Amino acid sequence: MTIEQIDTWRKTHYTKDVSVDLAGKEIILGGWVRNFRDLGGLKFISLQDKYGERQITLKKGNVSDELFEKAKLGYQYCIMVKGIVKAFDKAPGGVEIIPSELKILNTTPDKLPIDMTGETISELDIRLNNRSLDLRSLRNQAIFEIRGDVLRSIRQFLLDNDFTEITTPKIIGSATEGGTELFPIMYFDREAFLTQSAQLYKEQLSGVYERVYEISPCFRAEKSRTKRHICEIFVLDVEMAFANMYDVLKILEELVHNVIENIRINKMSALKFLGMENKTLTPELPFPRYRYEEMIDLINNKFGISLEWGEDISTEAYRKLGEEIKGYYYITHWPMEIKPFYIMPSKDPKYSESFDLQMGWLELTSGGTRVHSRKQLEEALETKGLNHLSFESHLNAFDFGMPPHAGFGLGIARWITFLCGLDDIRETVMYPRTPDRLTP
Ligand code: AMO
Repeated sequence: MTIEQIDTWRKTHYTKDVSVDLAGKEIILGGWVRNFRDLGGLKFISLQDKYGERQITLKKGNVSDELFEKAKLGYQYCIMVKGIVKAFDKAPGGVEIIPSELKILNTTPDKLPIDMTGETISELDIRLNNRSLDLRSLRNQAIFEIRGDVLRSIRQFLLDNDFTEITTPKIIGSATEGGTELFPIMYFDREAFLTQSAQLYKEQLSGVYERVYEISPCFRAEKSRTKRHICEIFVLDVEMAFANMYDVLKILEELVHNVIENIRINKMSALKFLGMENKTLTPELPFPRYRYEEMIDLINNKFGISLEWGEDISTEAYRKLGEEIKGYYYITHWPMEIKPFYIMPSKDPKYSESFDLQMGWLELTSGGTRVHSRKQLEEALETKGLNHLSFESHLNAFDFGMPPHAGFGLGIARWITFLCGLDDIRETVMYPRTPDRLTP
């Protein structure tokens, strides 16, 4: 088969713009063959582009014999079509296109590695191995349209609330969270790390721009092979000066409410495609708040699981909590001993001014009030067994009038997994990184 050149052909429209308003007009579309049917004297091609699909109809006698013959296409062939728009209410968008010319710009093997017609969903690992092809599916279009709109409306909400977008380094000299789950890299002749979190920089910048946010990748070297863990995460980091945890709880729930309201307005057809139109509902405000110890009591007394005060909540216990408490809720006042050094202790220093935002059984966010006194931070580092000298460049910022501040980090992929009703977090990342996957 000869591969044709694009020459002077340019798309006049995307599929989404082709409606009955254009009936009788000549247009040029470009995209991929999602599906085709050959009924002898009648051929249908479903042409798909980044926004959706439209039907190309070829009836023997109505199009030239040469064109009818040429329209022997394979799945995902890259094509351009010139033709006239005709109303046809049974086809996508209520129109069909009667072609006058067709260009075949590229072909595919006879058998594709995954199903692209939408009739079945191929196994996730095989789809991820062929991700650039897989991402073209209508299902993935729906997922990533929702993801795009979530990011857009997070930004809009925060800008409307006086937050400044910041960008912080992803190559760092020492651990942010004080943990061990870091990826080391060579930085010329020194060891450096990929950042786990924008934590320290967003805190420093809250002492400059007061209300800041960043949406950026962070790297977690955890060998967790679960459906909710990935190694390269994308986090919404927010930090607010002249504020404490309670201000953050309020802004976060408003943000969640606002973002879901927006996707219901802007992306209802994508939600419908994923069967989520009656599930991803705008939540009521305020979100219920439970203290950590209330959760421990509930877990111990109701679920017959034995958790000691001071322990982190296990996955098994979270699963049970998710059956008991539907929707979004906060767990606040976690034991200080399981929280990082930068978290402010409560009046009773056994507890901390910290919280998690849960969606059923899934943790979406953690955050809290931060320590803003240098002396207290140095002591907290020592308590956690960390050397304050290796945090000197961070502590330095606390010498110059650091305001009281508080914030949170929200895992974007976890939230999208839930909003789209997916089973595996890897579905929400274009090219996921896990302990077993470094390509594509
Ligand atoms: P934390 O470590 O809880 O907090 O991370 C914030 C949120 O990021 C998501 N997340 C992950 N998602 C997928 N895979 C992972 N391996 C993974 N690890 C974390 C979760 C989590 O709630 N600096 C603090 C935030 C703060 O206090 O502002 C932090 O990083 O949804």
